[in-house]
Amino acid sequence: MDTAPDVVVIGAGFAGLYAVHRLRGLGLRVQGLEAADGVGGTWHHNRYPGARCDSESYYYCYSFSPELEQEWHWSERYPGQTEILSYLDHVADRFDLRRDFSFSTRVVAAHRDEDADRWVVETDRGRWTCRWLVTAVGCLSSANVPDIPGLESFAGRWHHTGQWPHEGVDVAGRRVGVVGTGSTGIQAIPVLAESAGHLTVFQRTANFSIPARNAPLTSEEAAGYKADYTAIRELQQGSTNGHPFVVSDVDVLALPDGERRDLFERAWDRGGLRFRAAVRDVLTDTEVNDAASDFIRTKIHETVHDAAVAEALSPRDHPFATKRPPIDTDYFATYNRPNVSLVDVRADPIAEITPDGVRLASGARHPLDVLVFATGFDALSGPLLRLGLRGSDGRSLADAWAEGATTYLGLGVAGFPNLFTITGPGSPSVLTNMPTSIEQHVDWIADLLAHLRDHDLDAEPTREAQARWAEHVREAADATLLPRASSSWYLGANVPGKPRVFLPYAGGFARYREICDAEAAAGYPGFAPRSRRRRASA
Ligand code: N01
Repeated sequence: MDTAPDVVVIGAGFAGLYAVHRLRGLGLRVQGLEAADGVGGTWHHNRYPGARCDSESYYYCYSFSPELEQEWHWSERYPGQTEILSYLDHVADRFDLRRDFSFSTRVVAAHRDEDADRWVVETDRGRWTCRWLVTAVGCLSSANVPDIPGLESFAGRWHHTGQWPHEGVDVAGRRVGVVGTGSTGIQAIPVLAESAGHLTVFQRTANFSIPARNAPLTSEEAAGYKADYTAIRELQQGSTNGHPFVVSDVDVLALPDGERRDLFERAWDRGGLRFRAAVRDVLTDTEVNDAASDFIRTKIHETVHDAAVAEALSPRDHPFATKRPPIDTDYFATYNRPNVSLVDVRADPIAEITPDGVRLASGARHPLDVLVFATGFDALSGPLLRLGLRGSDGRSLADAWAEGATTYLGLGVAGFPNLFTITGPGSPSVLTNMPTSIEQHVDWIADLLAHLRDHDLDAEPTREAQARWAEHVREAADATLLPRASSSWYLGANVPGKPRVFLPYAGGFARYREICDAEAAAGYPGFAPRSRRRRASA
């Protein structure tokens, strides 16, 4: 097969669907490629028990269509995996997006043909060429399964949460082990505990978690959000992280002890990511963060009956929210169940997987029927690296990123002309509400492609612009407490051998948007648009 779209978009999640819609609207011929057999991206693959979004449903959705906003009905404060997938299926149908996608089509490599001034995209179902290549492969789509000796010998079933079987996994009455206590493990553990015969949680790092306070959305609440969408979207656009919350202006350190405790209690009752919005400066002021961290540790001790287990669950090695803060439903209380035990694998690491379970370094054995890896992802750079991209002069992306992933604005990479990356490393992406960032990135890329088409130009980031942006991304992270979580996936520290570079842009969504707008208004100098014809004759 050799067809010639103007643009190939890789991925059919939130980003790929909107990119196809938006770019098609410019009159471009667009071809979407998706490895899975349907739309959904993250929400197609993450079907583990308890999978649910941490952003609230009324704003974890597209804003580009007011009609869509009004006609879709969310049933709960936080949407579950099946509901988000239904939403994305609805979007695909409503905007007739499937006709431009080839599903069950995995990109295995892509390279620049400089003579033809095109990208050549190789898949397991044929080859496409295109003038522009747009990646919409997500930030958390490359599963990180730890390399533990003996895994292949395990006689039970094991699964990574991000590759959960569509037919589900029967854990009823079984001995289940979960490795990992990040956002995913913290969502899955309470649900698995309800049906497992025994659940053993292998914890390496204790985590701060805030109660989600999920509940059905009442018809009054839903109608209120629908009536308020203009104001909600404005709040998101002016925010640090794409959530429509007004951040408190109260200085918690100035409050007497009782009032401070009341403020934290009210924030705890509000639940979810609103907790952070109630505590000003929590990511920039160590004393404020200490106060919030102490409060959460107190809550863990109040909830968990066994004091030793409560202490083992209390984070002491990183400030609150410097690792992505999970939100939960009954996570800490789950450790009061008689069928749940906690194993500290920092103190006694997993030595090997045996046919019948897990053996720790001390020799202790935990027999298991099912082993669940909630061990996260090779974040941000991983999904791009596995596309096998080669830019000008045949240089691979892996080679270009040998010292760490750098981009310009998270949207393009020097040496890779006419490649555009939605939520790439260096974008605010995972530090924000993803649909908000995705729409901004796609709109910005669409404007750039229209400019390139109208003026017959090519574009790629200059090395100077990319180096400046890398420095700014580092400074933005250093202005916060985020780098203090030295084992965080934000830094790439969760994947052995991955260079340590702070990957997302921590300077805030609104600031990022202004920087992007200024770049566009100035004629995209950081992308150095150049004439296609002059280039061909040169
Ligand atoms: O992954 P993680 P996640 N032995 O990397 C542990 C998003 N998300 O899938 O901290 C033992 O955060 C690891 O331990 P440590 C969200 O952005 C969103 O939970 O490295 N343990 C950690 O406890 C989130 O942040 C939603 O010491 C090992 C855990 O595994 C991101 O996805 C819902 C280990 C991994 O935690 C990733 O979350 C869920 C080993 N060899 C997730 N290797 C929404 O609501 C790793 N660990 C949208």
